[in-house]
Amino acid sequence: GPRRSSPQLYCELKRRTRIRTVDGTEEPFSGLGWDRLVPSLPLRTSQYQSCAVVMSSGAVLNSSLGGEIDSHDAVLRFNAAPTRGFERDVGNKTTIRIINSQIVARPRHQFTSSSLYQDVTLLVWDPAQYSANLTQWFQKPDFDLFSPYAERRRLRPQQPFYVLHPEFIWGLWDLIQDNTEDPIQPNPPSSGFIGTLVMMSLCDEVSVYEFLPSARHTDLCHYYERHRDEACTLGAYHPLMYEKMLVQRVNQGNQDQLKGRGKVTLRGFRRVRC
Ligand code: NCC
Repeated sequence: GPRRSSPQLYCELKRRTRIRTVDGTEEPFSGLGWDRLVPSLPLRTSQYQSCAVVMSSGAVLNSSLGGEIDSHDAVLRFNAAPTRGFERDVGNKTTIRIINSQIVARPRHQFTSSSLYQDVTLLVWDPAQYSANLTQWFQKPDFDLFSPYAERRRLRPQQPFYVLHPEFIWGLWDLIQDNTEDPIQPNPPSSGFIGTLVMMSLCDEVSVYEFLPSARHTDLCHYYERHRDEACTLGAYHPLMYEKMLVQRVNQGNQDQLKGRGKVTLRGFRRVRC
């Protein structure tokens, strides 16, 4: 697509990002009573002033950003990324956690018992095929998220827990493709990109940490594991490079903040006037 300037790109992102969760009104979910299973209150947009999005990147180690991260009104983290033992670098406040379907489906993540997934708002997603309808997705998800979701809703009805709608996920993919010269692979965007756009919808200002790599960049995949693979930062399955180039184009912060802190500053959609 054509290369848009930053203000135009902000308008495009704002116009095309409509958070959508499975609300139980569509088949097959309506037939399964999901309209009563999902939280009665939808996820509310524009509810925070300042927000932090903390990527799980190894480069956040030795950043000493914990205090700065926790000073935001809301903090978003991903998948199994812990805070315990890493407070100095990543803080300890978690408001929302975005998890992929592996977290709820794979026993090793201990979704039911782990404290990582309690006392926070949870958003889960699963990569349906681009053209699949909800019934096809329900029959063949990447990882079965549907039964653990239903079980958790019954067990903890007070916890705000939503399933992101595949149309929202693929709408973000379309957004990346339409603003990228190359044809990108038809795989869904990473949790990090999904979370960044979710927070632009929920917050007036968003600080994103270690998505665009700082001077600490490393092949260490996650700050909480020893595993090394530079594909974690550069992308393999997810169109991560293109996600990062798009975020770079809307960064309002300066190079010092990026190199020193791995920090990108984004305007929330409420503050974007088109
Ligand atoms: O690794 P993951 O993501 O949990 O990281 C969350 C987000 O942080 C950004 N990131 C991470 C590491 C790094 N070195 N640089 C980064 O920029 C990315 O934006 C990433 O999305 C996912 O997107 O859900 C992902 O999940 C893992 C894995 O499933 C979970 O951690 C649970 O164990 C995927 N890895 C595998 O499936 C092996 C990963 O591809 C994407």
